[in-house]
Amino acid sequence: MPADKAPNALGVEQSGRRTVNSLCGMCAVRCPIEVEVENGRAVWIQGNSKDKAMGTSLCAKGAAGLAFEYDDQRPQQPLIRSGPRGSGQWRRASWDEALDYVAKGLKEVMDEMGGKAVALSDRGGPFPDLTKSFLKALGSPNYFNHDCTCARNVHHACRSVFGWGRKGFNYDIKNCRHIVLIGRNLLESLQVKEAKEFMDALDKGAKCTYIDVRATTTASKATRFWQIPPNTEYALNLAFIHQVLKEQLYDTQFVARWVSGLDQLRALVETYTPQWAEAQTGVPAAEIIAFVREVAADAPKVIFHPGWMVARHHQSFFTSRTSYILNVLFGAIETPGGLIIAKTPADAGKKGLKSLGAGMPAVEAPRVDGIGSKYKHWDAEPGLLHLLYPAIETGQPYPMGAYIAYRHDPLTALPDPEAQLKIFDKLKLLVAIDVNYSLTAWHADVILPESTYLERANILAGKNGPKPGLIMRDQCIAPRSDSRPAWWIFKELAARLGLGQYFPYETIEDIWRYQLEGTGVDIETLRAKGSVAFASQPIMWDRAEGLKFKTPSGKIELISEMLTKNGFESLAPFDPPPPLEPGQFRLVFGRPAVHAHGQSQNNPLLHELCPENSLWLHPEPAKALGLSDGDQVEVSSGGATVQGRLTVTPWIHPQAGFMLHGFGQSVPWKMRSFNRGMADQRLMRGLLTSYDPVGGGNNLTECVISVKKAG
Ligand SMILES: Nc1nc2c(c(=O)[nH]1)N[C@H]1C(S)=C(S)[C@@H](COP(=O)(O)OP(=O)(O)OC[C@H]3O[C@@H](n4cnc5c(=O)[nH]c(N)nc54)[C@H](O)[C@@H]3O)O[C@H]1N2
Ligand SMILES: Nc1nc2c(c(=O)[nH]1)N[C@H]1C(S)=C(S)[C@@H](COP(=O)(O)OP(=O)(O)OC[C@H]3O[C@@H](n4cnc5c(=O)[nH]c(N)nc54)[C@H](O)[C@@H]3O)O[C@H]1N2
Ligand code: SF4
Ligand SMILES: [Mo]
Repeated sequence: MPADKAPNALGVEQSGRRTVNSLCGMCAVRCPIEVEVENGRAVWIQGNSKDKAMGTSLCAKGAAGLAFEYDDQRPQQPLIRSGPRGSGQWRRASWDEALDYVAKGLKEVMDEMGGKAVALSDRGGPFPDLTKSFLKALGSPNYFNHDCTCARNVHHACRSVFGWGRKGFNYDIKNCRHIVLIGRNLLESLQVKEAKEFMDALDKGAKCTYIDVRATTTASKATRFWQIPPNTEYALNLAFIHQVLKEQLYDTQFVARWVSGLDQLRALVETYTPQWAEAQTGVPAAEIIAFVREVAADAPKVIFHPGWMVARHHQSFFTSRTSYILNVLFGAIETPGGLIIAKTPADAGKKGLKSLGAGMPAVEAPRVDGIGSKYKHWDAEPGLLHLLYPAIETGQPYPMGAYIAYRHDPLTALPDPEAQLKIFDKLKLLVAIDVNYSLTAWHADVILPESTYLERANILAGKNGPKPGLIMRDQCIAPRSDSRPAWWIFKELAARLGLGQYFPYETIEDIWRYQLEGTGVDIETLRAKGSVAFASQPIMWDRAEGLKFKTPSGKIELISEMLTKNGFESLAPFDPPPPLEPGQFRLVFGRPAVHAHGQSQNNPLLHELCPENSLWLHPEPAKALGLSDGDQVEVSSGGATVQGRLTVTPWIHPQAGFMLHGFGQSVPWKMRSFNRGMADQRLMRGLLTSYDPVGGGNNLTECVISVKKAG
């Protein structure tokens, strides 16, 4: 069918008022929502009231969904570049033209280098079956997600202890009595349900110990706040474990039944006393001891949050790993108020969704990042995107020719955009599929505008948890501009590459029906609530005999067989961060409650709430540098310089300089956010290829900055 004639309108009546159950798309959390639609226009969004934990709540970003939808500073139709990459010269194209252009580029690359020379990265989440299946049809193993700059260290830490990744647990915050957060800013870097449960737990008397290099909103709600030097939190975890073992405060029964490696753990932490940790972190030894005893009194209803992003340095894998170990020692596994193992449809006796790629031939080629072949200690599924760059640059282990960034902005999300751009020069084809003019889109050959989350439906997704189930993003309104849903874009590209047989669908319902085969669930049931649960009660396994861990030994491995086999330590000695020169700071970043990464700064409402970032410094070093609150400053690192405003506050450790991520945007068509504030990723020179050798994540917090008054 000619692309421009494709049915993209809604198959339902456009007049009158109706409510659609769907999923928010203003960040990657995807809270369940209800959208009120009146005469074809979305007029109100709220949390899905049928979901008890969610209620009608939304965060500020979710509530700014209408402002996003009805803003025109976003791509309105496909664009093909008409000047050099990044020059900002574009010509408008029809969908037929743009898809033909992309398919021709892909075909040339595939003819010359094979299907494996096509890479795609997306923002992960519950829908990657579409993108993975698209690559599978092409014969490429090179699917990546964003996670090398997000939670990969946590994920790999979890695998090394339990055999499954970080999503294999849910945190039962609402029943928890003591929540320990290390750099997990739960009330600003938020998920609505989790933040609400956290506040409810505090209301019911739960304690929270919050550990960060700066005070956040979460710190303001905590019972205890420790402001520690950057990249030292692993030292605290080692001392906690030391004290737990020394005072025999652990759950001896649980540990004896399920855990291996306790003796080695004991030997490693022997010298890591609270006094030693005080010297590393400034937290008084007596407070550490009191804290450990307090937590023990509340065990097993305690959670040591292993972090989401966590501080990102070459030992942060071990921070997360030791947080998981502390949960294990306190017996907080598969118990109310602790970490609950996420159950799958199979655990509920049901069949999960059928993969779109089920009927496609398996991909033979090894991954270009070496994961699964050269690197066996990492999860091969999404790979590590930072390892794609050296492959593009060197052509080793094989050449790469095309890269599709779908719902992902690597030039903002990975360090050192200048280095990335030089490497992108080697690509024959760079495509961005986005709803915004991301920085990557701006430098791409083609921008394909996806319909927004309100204008499209997605493939269905599974959601594992105490009650495993399915979730649906349904289309609420017809697209306002010449955009298309992703399922249609990938299907049309496949068809142009002669692979149409793998995507034999005309509508999203065709896809849904295929996915739902054998699940016992139908589309209408899903539509009625926006989700379906496969169990009426939380499924809990018997902690005495019924636990099943996926490690090689079937036990919780304090010393990981998999890591040992691959030549890595399971518990490394603490390696203190290298000393700083006077006037230097470790760059620390994070997010505000009102923005999502680099994608929302141009939103009319959110821009008004938070138009730019500033650099936070502690009063002592600021004074030594002759700097005052409100000054314009130059922040430099490795030859890169950004300019912005200074905030002087005691609520940051003197060794750290903090800024919100996502600002300092350089795409001129985003007129509100253009040139406002500072881009932290630009300062991360040289960090594109610096990563934790065990966890695999980029060492984003190993950037050292210097600061002076702007000239
Ligand atoms: N320096 C620094 N780097 C970081 C971070 C940091 O704090 N500092 N944070 C890290 C973290 S935790 C993460 S998760 C990553 C996030 O990095 P990314 O995943 O790149 O960021 P997002 O803003 O989530 O979205 C990526 C792109 O998806 C687009 N998008 C949004 N909705 C849609 C949609 O419905 N369809 C399509 N096609 N596109 C859409 C957005 O416009 C944006 O361009 O960044 C990481 N990198
Ligand atoms: N509003 C909003 N919410 C979001 C997102 C968003 O973009 N916007 N993104 C979502 C995503 S993808 C993610 S990954 C999560 C991230 O969730 P978090 O990991 O909680 O978020 P961050 O804001 O990156 O970092 C939290 C804190 O870590 C601190 N920190 C940095 N270095 C150190 C250190 O060395 N030691 C200690 N102890 N603390 C340190 C920072 O000061 C910051 O306050 O948020 C999610 N929720
Ligand atoms: S946290 Fe906010 S922006 Fe993110 S999905 Fe939920 S409501 Fe939407
Ligand atoms: Mo993230």
